[in-house]
Amino acid sequence: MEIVFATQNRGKFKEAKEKLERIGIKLLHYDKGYPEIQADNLVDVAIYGARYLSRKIDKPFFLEDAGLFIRSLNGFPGVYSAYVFKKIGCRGILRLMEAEEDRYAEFRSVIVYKEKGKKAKVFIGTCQGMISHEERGTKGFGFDPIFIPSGSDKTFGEMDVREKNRYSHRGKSIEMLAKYLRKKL
Ligand code: ITT
Repeated sequence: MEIVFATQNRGKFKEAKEKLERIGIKLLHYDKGYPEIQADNLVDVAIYGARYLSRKIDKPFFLEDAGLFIRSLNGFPGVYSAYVFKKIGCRGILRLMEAEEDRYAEFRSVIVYKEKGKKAKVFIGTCQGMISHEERGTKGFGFDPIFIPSGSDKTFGEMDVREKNRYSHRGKSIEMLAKYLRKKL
């Protein structure tokens, strides 16, 4: 079975491929992008993107919208994570959190999977954890060097793809997609 992952983020693609190829799914990469609307939740952004892409991609496809929600910052950067990462990066987040004792944060991942003529399926994965006090590790992407998932003392930046997938929001949403697809194989 071949399915397409629409993303311009190579890190995301690698993580999804690691999981889906284990169950015999060939993952193709669509990297031309799609409009991301401004909305206050990840699901609306992803559904809009899927509607747009269903006119461009013939094969079964999915896309994913993700974000980091920091409790002491009232959920910031949340739906603005990609933009905030580009503008202020991990360092900027650490600076905003300098005097903050409450380090709780969670990553969320929303996958929308779409087959021609069928209703879209939504899969949501979350990963709870803490914002570290300094950047650690050079693996992964985005906010990985400053996020320590619950149950580990490493940041995502210190984990290889397989280990990160065992904890991560994306590992969980992809696992749900994999379970759904396995039934069809
Ligand atoms: P696509 O939309 O093309 O898939 P993107 O990087 O713009 O790629 P998002 O719109 O979902 O993806 O943006 C989410 C941002 O949140 C992403 O750019 C990272 O900065 C951050 N992020 C999401 N998941 C992450 C993860 O697993 N590790 C580190 N940072 C992550």
